[in-house]
Amino acid sequence: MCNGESDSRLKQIGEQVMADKRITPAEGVYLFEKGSLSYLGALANHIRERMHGNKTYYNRNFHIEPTNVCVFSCKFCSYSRLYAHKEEGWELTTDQMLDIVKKYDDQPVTEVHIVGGVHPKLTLSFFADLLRKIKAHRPELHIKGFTPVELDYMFRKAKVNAEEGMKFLNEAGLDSLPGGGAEIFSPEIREQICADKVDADGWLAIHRAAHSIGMHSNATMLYGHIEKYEHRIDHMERLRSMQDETGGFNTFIPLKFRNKDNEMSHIPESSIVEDMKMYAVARIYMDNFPHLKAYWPMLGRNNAQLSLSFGVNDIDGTIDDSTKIYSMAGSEEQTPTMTSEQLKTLIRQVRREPVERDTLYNLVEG
Ligand code: V47
Ligand code: SF4
Repeated sequence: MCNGESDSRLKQIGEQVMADKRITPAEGVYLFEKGSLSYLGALANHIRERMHGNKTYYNRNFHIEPTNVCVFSCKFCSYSRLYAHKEEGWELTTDQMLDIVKKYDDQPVTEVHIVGGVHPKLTLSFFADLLRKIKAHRPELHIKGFTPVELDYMFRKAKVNAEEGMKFLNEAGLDSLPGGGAEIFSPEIREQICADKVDADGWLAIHRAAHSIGMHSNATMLYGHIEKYEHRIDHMERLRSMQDETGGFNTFIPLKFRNKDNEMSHIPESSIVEDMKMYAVARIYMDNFPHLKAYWPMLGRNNAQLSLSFGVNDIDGTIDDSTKIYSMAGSEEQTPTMTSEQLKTLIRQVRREPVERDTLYNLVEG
């Protein structure tokens, strides 16, 4: 329960939100600390319905994970194998990845999502060649690939800057960037959970370079571990400020920390109430992000349905069971696959309207 003073501050923040006014970082922290689930949910749902009505987007996509060998050692990662133990991991050849693409030849997928570990032998030219070959095989397939963690490493090895590197990959066929690698930007947390990979400024610089040549991208935040509310707000504030400048982000995706088989396994996972509050505050705070996505393989189907009342308007794609990054970390869905009919049913069950989109949120006529 809130005392009188807290109530009045909550009420005043709520009035601002209802009047479509931006909230400050301090107000964001206050919402996390004092807002009840029902209050935050009502505000977030109001914004969601103002922006999208009942529309709930999904897409038809598949994932390629080129390797789980990684030179980095993020403490939350259950998926990677250090380069020193590379015989325990996997590394796909270009032909193996093209075979995955060909598997979908007769299916109406619109996107391939390519993200993996950082393998020192998989260079900028290796990936440019892969992109060209995928486009030669299926030109209309949207390629969303590579986090700034992978890109920063390959650009540095190839001695190109972010602008040059992004232009080169875009010309080779890369269409947009996924949101991964962001984790928590604040150095005091980042240094404890993923000290050795690209920092906040490097992550943002690569997305800025992509936006400057007209590419779009997503942004994630890994929450529910050792960070505090102020770190979540700091993370969202950096993204919101950059979005004011570039307008290139499509979607914000909060990712719940899962604790199976990693160096942070001793940290308990966040509760479902905390997860729904996270979505709600994200919807309220990120007023210039058009979309808020719940990644259903991670949350599970029921919780993904619930999130549609807490600001979420997108539940990602059909996927298939080739994605391992979450199943290895203990996600709800060990073999995440849903047909578009199942996705539509899931959305309709909670009285929302399913809409198939492509990566850039153009409607796909069924
Ligand atoms: O950056 C790794 C996360 C991310 C764990 O843009 C974990 O459409 C929870 O960003 N618990 C990569 N999360 C995946 C990603 C993504 C996924 C789906 C769609 C899009 C998109 C992007 O996975 C990493 C990291 O934050 N992650 N380990 C874990 N134990
Ligand atoms: Fe490597 Fe990514 Fe895992 Fe970090 S999260 S260890 S960068 S695969």
